[in-house]
Amino acid sequence: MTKTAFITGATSGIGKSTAIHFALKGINLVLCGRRQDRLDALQKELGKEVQVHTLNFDIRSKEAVQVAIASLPKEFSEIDILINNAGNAHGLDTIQEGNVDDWDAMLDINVKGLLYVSKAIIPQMVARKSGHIINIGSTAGKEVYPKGNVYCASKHAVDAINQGMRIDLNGTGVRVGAVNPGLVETEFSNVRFKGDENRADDVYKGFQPLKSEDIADIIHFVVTRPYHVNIADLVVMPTAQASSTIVDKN
Ligand code: NDP
Ligand code: 8X3
Repeated sequence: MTKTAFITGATSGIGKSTAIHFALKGINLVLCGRRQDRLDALQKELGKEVQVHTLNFDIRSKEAVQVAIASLPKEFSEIDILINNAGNAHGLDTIQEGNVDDWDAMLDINVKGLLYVSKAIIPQMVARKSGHIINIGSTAGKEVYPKGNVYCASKHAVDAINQGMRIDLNGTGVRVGAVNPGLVETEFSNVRFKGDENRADDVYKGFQPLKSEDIADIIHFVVTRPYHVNIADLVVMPTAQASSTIVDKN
């Protein structure tokens, strides 16, 4: 039976690559983000392969999340796969120099936004005794690096929420797991450095970072395991990376 995946942060990077990968594998899509032009372009392109519905909302607003998900047409309302992916780092500063608006953004988007979407979708999965939730964490959720303070805190929270979801949903038929990437070259660093492209490019210089397609391929692998198999927590780094601070750059 054709499945439906709901992907947050589908307009760029890991979410967009996952949308493309899923479409090529015949999975219907609900694609979310704030940039309507990008959502329209994806709908046009991927609509040739599968059924695609787009939702434009800011994940920070619980009202907007509820209204958007309640508006889903019947044919998209039964979500089989939820990819909790929307998120970013904002800034890279010591705790004493950090910007509180950046802190708000990271906690509101990466943590509370993920919770709002999950809250709106999990009940129908439980009612149908079926569903698969993939939370996109990070190596930043497994360790803390200099100036990463609040971003790392937000991803440690995703790690805890992933574990909590799996515990609470045990026995309901809903599978829960996290995919935690290391350095992936996307718009992530452009957002972190507020459009400073040179600074963003420098992050990925001198080694081969992961591509968003690598993560999409892994996510697809995770969601296509037999029902008795749940990949609970997966960490993936570029070969050149050993930890957040140890990267073999030439
Ligand atoms: P991108 O910047 O390329 O993509 C981020 C996505 O999140 C965009 O589609 C953006 O859509 C969406 N988003 C951001 N803010 C909001 C918001 N307020 N409301 C709704 N959607 C929002 O980054 P990545 O693809 O790299 O990041 C995706 C996830 O992967 C994040 O959770 C990130 O923390 C995680 N990650 C990234 C790594 C990396 O090295 N790149 C490594 C480990 C984890 P729009 O702007 O249209 O709203
Ligand atoms: C993104 C990876 O190391 O830039 O989560 O925090 S890192």
